[in-house]
Amino acid sequence: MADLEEHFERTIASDRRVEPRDWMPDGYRATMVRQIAQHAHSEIIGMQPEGEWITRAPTLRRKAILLAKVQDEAGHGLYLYSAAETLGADRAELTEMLLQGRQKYSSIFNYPTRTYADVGVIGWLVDGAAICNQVPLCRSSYGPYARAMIRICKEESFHQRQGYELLAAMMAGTAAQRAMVQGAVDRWWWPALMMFGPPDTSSPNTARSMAWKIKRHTNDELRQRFVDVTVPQARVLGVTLPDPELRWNAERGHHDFGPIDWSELKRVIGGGGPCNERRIAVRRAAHEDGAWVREAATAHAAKRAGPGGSGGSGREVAA
Ligand code: BYC
Repeated sequence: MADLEEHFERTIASDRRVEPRDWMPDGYRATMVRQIAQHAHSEIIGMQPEGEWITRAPTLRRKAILLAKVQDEAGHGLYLYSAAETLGADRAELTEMLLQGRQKYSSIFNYPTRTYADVGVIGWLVDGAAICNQVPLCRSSYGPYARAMIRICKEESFHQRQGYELLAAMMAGTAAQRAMVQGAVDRWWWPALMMFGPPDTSSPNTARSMAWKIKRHTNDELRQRFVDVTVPQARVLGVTLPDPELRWNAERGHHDFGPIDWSELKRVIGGGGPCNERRIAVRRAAHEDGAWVREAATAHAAKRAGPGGSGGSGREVAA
C-alpha cells in the first residue's frame, strides 16, 4: 500500500499522468468524478439556452453554425461522461444524480437567452471564460480528462470566435442591433465572472485540487486572466462592460474590477436562478423520451453478445 501511494505521489510530482488502472487515493477519485461529472452535465444542460434559438436564427448560415455548435456540446458531454466512466462511475447514475439535484452543473446555464444577441454573447463571454478555465485542464493530472480537454478546447476556440464574429456583425448593423448586443453584454458579464467559482478565500476544493494538479490555477487567478483578455476585445467590439470600477492598474499589471455579488452565485447554485427548474425539467423530459433508444441499444448489445450474436461491427443497426 505504501508503495502504491508513493508511486501515485511520484506520478504527480513528476508531472506524469494518472491513468485509469493506476492506484489513486479515494479522495482523488471522488474529486475527479465530481469535477468531470459536473463538467459533463454543464455541456449537456448548456445545449439548452442556445438550442432555443436554432429555429429562430436569422439566416440559414447562422442556423447551420448554431446547430454545429450545439452538436459539439453534446459531443463534449459524451467525451466527459466517458472519462468519468474510466473512474468506475456509471453514466446512468450520474444522470440520475443530476436530475435529483445531487450533482451540479455550471451556474451560467440558469440564465435566459432573451434575444439573438445572447447567442453571440454566450460564444464570446461564456465560451471565452470556459477557454480560460479549461486550457490549463489540458495539463490536468488525470490522463483521460486531460486528453478529452485538448479536443474540447479546440472546439471551444471556434465557438468563441463565432460568437465574436456574430457580435461584430450586429455591431456593424443598426442602432437597434447595437443596443441588443449591449443589453446582452450587460446581462451576461457578471454571471460570466461567477463561472470561475467562489473567491479563493471561500473555495473549499482548490487547495487539495491544486496539490493533486487537477487544477493548475485558482479560481481568482483564472477570473483575472479572463477580465484582462476580454477588456481589449470589448473595446474593439465597441461595447461597454457594465462595471464602473473596471480600470487598468499599472502597478499590478492587471485590470481592477468591482465587487462580485457572491450571494447571487450561491442562490443560482442552490437552485434559485431564473431558469434552474426549467433546465432540469427539459433535461428530465429528454431523458424520459430517450428511454426507448437506451432500451433498444441495450437489447441489441445483448443480442450481439449472446449465443448466435453476430459480434459484428454494429453496422446493421445503421443500415
Ligand atoms: N456553478 O471549491 P470550489 C462550458 C461549486 S461548460 C456551479 O471552487 P472546484 C460550456 C463547486 O462545484 C462550463 N457550481 O470547487 C458548455 C463546489 O461544489 P461541490 C463548465 C459551482 O471544483 C456549453 C463549490 O461550488 N466548466 O464551458 O475546486 C456551452 C465550491 O467551489 C460553480 C467546468 O465544469 C459554478 N460556476 O472549482 C458553452 C470546468 N463554481 O462540487 C460553454 C471544470 C463552483 O463541492 N470545473 N461551484 O458540491 C472546474 O474547473 C472547477 O470545478 C470549478 C470549481 C472552477 C468550476
